[in-house]
Amino acid sequence: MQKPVMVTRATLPPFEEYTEMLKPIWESAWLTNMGQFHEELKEKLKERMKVKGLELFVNGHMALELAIQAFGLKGEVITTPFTFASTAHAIVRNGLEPVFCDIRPDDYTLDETKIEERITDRTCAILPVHVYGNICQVEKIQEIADRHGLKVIYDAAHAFGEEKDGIGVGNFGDASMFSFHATKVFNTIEGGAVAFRETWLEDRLYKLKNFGIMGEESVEYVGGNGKMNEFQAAMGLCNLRHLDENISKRERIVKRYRERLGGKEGIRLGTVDPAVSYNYAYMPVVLDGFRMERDQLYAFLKEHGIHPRKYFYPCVNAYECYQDRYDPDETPVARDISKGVMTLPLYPDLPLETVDYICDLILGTAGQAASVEENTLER
Ligand code: T4K
Repeated sequence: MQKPVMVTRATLPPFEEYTEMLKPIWESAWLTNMGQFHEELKEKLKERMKVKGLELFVNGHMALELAIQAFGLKGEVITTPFTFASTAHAIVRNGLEPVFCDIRPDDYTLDETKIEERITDRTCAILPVHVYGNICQVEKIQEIADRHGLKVIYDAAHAFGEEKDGIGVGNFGDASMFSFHATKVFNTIEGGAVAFRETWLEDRLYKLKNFGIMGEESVEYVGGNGKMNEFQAAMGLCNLRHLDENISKRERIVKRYRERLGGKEGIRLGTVDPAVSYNYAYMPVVLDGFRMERDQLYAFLKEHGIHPRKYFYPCVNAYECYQDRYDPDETPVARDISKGVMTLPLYPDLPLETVDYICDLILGTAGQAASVEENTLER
């Protein structure tokens, strides 16, 4: 029996490298509340991400919730329905109302040509998602925001380390949230960050993630507990050392998938922007007129030990918790893509033989893949 191949597998540093990092934590007994590793990781990430301001958080969702809170917004926020639950939940949990705008058919990010028709006198912000690491139409979105006096907060959960024309992705908009969850290109076990340009945000976010505490006898904001602990930061410092190598390995795998699946009838792979340096976070395929329905192929792959995921199906505006408030048919591009999408297994140590096996299964040439030895499927 082959070991199952999951959609991803957390990237870990060598065991000894991490355990070595634990010694100073034990010696100092300083486990959390902005310790030494927290501060070191923050500085290293600022440099790596080419951003002016950065605050670390316990996870990406908390980072997004507190980033939204930092701006003191009221009213409606225009966002995409083609995303993880976190994006819309962070808006709603701030007492704001998400307004869903459709996405572009080629890279699945917010369709900038449809934003303005969603703007009302209650709109306060736009919250686009760099979904799968596809960078949004940042210049056009900024133009719209400037014209209407709106904030732009990016959900950049998938876009860690990316650049567009040499500009770190965290420089776009008023703030950008990054996720460092175990399943991400760069992980701190759980974790996240908010990048920003305006210096006042540094103080605001720092306080918001620590209950709004100003000093021992003063609490200024109704904050939360969003602090990244030292064990997370230590994992981040270790993983950062191996990041470039891991991104190169991911690139190799994505290239193989694209070579094998590109141009095949009924399979859309999405566009590649030559101005972007990608992190190769996800490998989405959209089935459109393929010989099998998405759910059929999904089940077929699972029968063969391959476990892709339907990121992102259903669309957020079809969730039970938002039922009767939204109509998924109002965002038909997102609705149709979510019905055809599947993200294929991708992680640095995924063997190319396994990628070939997955492609053979998809293309119906799996008989020719029978020679793949059982133990090469998952290493
Ligand atoms: N915005 C967007 C656009 C996002 O995609 C996300 C998170 C967020 C915001 C919020 O950021 P965080 O608060 O999470 O930092 C996973 C991740 O948990 C989630 O971070 C991610 N997006 C989402 C797209 O995927 P699940 O529920 O699908 O994960 P799960 O547990 O099914 O894991 C998937 C596979 O990953 C497993 O089959 C095996 C592998 N895995 C998983 C874990 C937890 C590991 O190898 N090690 C692990 O520890 O949500």
